[in-house]
Amino acid sequence: MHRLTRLVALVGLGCGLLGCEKSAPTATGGAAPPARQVVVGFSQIGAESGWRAAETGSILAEAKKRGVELKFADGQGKQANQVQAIEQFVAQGVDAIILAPVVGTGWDAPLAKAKRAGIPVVLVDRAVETDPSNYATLIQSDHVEAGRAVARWLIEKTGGKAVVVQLEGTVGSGPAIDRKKGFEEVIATAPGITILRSQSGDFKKMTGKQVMEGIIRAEKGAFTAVYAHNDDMALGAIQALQEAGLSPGEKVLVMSIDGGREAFEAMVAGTLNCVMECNPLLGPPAFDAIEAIRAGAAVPKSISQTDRLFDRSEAAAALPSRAY
Ligand code: GYE
Repeated sequence: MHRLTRLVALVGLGCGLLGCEKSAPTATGGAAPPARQVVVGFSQIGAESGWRAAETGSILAEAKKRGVELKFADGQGKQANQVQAIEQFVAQGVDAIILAPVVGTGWDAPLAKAKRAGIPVVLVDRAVETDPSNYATLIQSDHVEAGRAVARWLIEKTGGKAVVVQLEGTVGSGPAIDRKKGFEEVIATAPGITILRSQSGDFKKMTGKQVMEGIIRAEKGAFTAVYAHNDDMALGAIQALQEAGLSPGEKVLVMSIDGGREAFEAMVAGTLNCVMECNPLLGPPAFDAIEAIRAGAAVPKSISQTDRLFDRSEAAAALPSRAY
């Protein structure tokens, strides 16, 4: 093998499937120019929850594994920062953008800008209201179905009698809207269940705890169940309930969505009653999609993750094999 040819072959191996542009042989039959590394911009919401940290870790690890250069932008929970990051990625001419959008509206202009520049956008974990041609695909769990599953569990567990406090996620975010919608749709079929209070805890542990403290003060012990839109708020609420002597898991049923290790530990400890999982390990499917788009293959507009609900009776057996 020619020394140069061998070098190109080695670079090709090192880059993996997605990591480098495929180098076409030159017209003269000589060696191709060195391949260029694929660059992907990732606009993340921030670090509001354990789930979010797991997703960030998965995307960073997968980029590394595939030899992709990842430009990471932390939006610190603000849409304006995310819009700015997308504009920067477009200006830099990245090959693709991964966007976890904090809220569901207000993305038309930056997404259209990426589209005009021919840069595919892969949405992860939250939907946006926009012309579907503005993005390539959306990879997420079925958040409406998650809300329904928790409601079905509650009806079955209580024989259809409960007074519920709902801790909602970030106002205007897709999962908060969907998890509320699915839950309330099924609860509406159970006349013996009422939703006493429904308030946002912004998907954060501390905020969830503070909101729960306020509700305990206002309502005393006038509720029998807490439905939190994510683990972090459930864990915060559990602390507030414990401090108020309201024995979470026993006197007050606690239900959440995400299914991180901490939630499984709380189920084993008896303070959390059930959890609907939501897989945050979106690095592999996100880069699979980018790879397919770059290869010119058809990619579905929506890629759904399959999740299941765990009752606390299953928690101890499931805990060792939880991947996040
Ligand atoms: O459930 C929550 C996080 O968008 C699905 O965001 C995600 C949600 C997740 O902060 O913990």
